Amino acid sequence: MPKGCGRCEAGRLAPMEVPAEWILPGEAGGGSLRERVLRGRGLVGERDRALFASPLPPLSLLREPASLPGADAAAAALDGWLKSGLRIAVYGDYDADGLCAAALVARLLRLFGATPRVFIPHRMDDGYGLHADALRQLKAEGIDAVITVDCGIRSFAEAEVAAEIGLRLVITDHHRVDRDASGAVRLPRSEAVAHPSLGGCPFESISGSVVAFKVASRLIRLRGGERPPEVLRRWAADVALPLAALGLVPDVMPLVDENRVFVAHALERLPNCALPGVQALMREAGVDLRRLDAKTISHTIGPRLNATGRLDAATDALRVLESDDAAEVRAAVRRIEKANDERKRRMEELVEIAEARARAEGLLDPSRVAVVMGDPSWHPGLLGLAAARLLDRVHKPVVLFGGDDDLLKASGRAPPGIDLHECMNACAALLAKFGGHAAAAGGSMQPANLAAFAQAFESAVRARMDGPVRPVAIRVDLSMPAHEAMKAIDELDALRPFGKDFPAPVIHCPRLRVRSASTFGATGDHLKVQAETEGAIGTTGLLLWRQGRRVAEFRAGRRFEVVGSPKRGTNPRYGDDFEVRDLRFVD
Ligand SMILES: [Mn+2]
Repeated sequence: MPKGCGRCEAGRLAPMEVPAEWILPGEAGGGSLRERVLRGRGLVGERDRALFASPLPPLSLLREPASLPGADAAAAALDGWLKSGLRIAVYGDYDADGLCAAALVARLLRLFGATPRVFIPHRMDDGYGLHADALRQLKAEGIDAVITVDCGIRSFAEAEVAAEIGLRLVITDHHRVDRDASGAVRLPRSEAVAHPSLGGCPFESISGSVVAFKVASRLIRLRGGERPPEVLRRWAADVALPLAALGLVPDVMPLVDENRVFVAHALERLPNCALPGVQALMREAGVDLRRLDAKTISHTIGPRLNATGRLDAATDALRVLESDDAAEVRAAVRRIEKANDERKRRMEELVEIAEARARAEGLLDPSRVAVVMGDPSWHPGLLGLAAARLLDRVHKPVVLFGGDDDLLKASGRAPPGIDLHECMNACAALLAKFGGHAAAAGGSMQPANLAAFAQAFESAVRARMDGPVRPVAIRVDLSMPAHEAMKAIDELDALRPFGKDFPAPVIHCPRLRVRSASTFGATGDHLKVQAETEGAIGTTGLLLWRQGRRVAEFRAGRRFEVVGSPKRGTNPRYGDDFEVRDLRFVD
């Protein structure tokens, strides 16, 4: 498939209807299971050893905030604005990352006595990023200066408008920078730009919220001196750090390097953090505060923060992150919970419709390398989620168009190894606007261009592949009998938090034999298999999510092998199970 190593889908549950290639571990070597996992993943340097030695690596492993290019310049500009009493607006984004970054900067400015205006564009009415109209509106409201978070790095024309109307501008962002023909970075006109890709940043895969955290840290240092007073230090730990983590996980940043430190410490602090809205949101969603992990952020908090901005204005999610008023955040949380239910229902509907259409149009055929579809009735706020879900099922880049405005809105997702941003760039002539990252991107287009775009995008993807479509690869960390894998749960669990680019260890269990199999779940969707390992006593419970319809294949005595991960059961009465990602019968 694509160039590079990126064929690994280790973080994802590979549906078993797509044949997967297993990349088994090489020479086992010595050391503990944990050491073998880390060695197999190439995490062997001194820094990585320290980062992965415990589920709570020390805060000293955060990268120095000043090493973010432009962090000091942005902090200095903000300091100047505060000193001259300028009226400041924080210009963010409607997704979890942009909202967390906006709340972080707004809370910090308030700490320094300012009363910032937070502007979050409306997904449908405005769309992502800086808009000249919004800047003019802010100016008319009496705003003197704007700091962007999670947007603006390619807003050349809008930055010129800001200059023309006398609006001062600082840009902080992490989206792909624009480069000229010689490869040099082009920056919009502004007082300062903080961005990880401007050269010299020791770790570039950071979110908009982490960029904001670093600018905030530098501003605290600038205004607080070498030893910031206790209140600022506590603020950084109890407010800024959780906000940074709540942005980076839903933005699907890799859980390695300093991102691991942010997330681990946020998980430690969330139950008692100084964000009443987040506390209320977790309570309303029924989160068990004793069992917080990165999934709590990616599957529970993140989707709820994103929910309101998908269907309407993101006001409630911003309130949850920004307000300290208990009654206000409670009301906002209740509305968010409703919006999230609605979002879930409509998204599932859209995924079913889109998948059926992709199948009918032959896009799931192995000869096709991409899925591009559009329909004005598809809600623009749900396209990204639906594309992500489809990608999970079809394992090729997916770009969906929707919305009944003059321009169709687009959102796409691509598997590791295919650079979606590059592929869209290759079709830029057909798009009105686009931007994003290697794995996720969005844009807009004239409806009449849809067919031409589908064709151009298919060629762009094909040009970036080094051969025919190959199966999904699952990188296996360890090979051992199932009952031994079950005994290793605690040791392997100590490597958490798990997430993007650092998944839970994947184990290959050979020589299994079916003892019994049964379905479970309201409609028998899921499958549980009791299996014994040849030559060992006792059985291991295997869970196969969404595989209930295959129950008849698991006749007693059939021999098979699996790859997957042992999981601590949520209910101690039922014990632990091995979660199967892929399976092969060997008879
Ligand atoms: Mn972002």
